[in-house]
Amino acid sequence: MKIKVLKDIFASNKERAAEIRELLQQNRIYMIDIMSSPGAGKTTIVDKIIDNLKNTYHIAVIEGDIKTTKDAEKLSRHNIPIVQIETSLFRNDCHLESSWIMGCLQSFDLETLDFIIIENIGNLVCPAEFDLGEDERIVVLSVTEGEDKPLKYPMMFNTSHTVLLNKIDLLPHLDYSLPAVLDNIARTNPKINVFQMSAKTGEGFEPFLNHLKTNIAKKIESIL
Ligand SMILES: Nc1nc2c(ncn2[C@@H]2O[C@H](COP(=O)(O)OP(=O)(O)O)[C@@H](O)[C@H]2O)c(=O)[nH]1
Ligand SMILES: [Mg+2]
Repeated sequence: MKIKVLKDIFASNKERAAEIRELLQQNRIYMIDIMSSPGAGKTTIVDKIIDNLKNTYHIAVIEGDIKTTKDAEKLSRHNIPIVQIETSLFRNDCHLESSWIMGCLQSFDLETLDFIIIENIGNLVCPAEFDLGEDERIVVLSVTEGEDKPLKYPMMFNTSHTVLLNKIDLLPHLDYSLPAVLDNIARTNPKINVFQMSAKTGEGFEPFLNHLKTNIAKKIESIL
């Protein structure tokens, strides 16, 4: 009897991610996946992105958490389509998978959307392993987490396109070296885009918004 060995546990996730990419391309929707450890500022950043872009683009949000709908509730004031994935209702997973994202996409009216934001579950490990079919993977690193995290969690930084170095308003209160964290980021992934910002004060947010606007516009204008 031939024993079957599952060679790639991520194979079905990758297949579904490829289907998502095709679906997003057909509808010319730009999708970002925002990841970080808990409390780095993901929801605050998502809220600020929506505030700034909702008059220009049709936006929808997918919120990932293990428990509660708190983040979706915070964003509900924007009156845009939001789906909350609560993983405690099925497997308590510490990451999102592409089949669940596909389920969310099927609940949106894709023809009307330009931009989808995924807030992944707070964790610098597992979300790095799952391709969600997104156009851009963004990791938020707050300055309160220390300079060494890119070296300790290299997969998160290797698989991301962009780092948002958040909470720079707190720098005067911390013993923190910006050159050291920038060097650790560059050593882990020399190609990654870096934006320094405070989602609280708005300092440094504009260049990131311009980056998003450029990418959304490119996707909207892209040829099928
Ligand atoms: N000082 C400061 N606090 C921030 C900043 N961004 C987020 N926060 C605070 O950090 C905490 C966690 O933020 P949240 O957006 O919920 O993080 P999430 O768990 O990654 O979604 C909240 O109290 C925010 O107000 C920032 O740039 N500066
Ligand atoms: Mg959050």
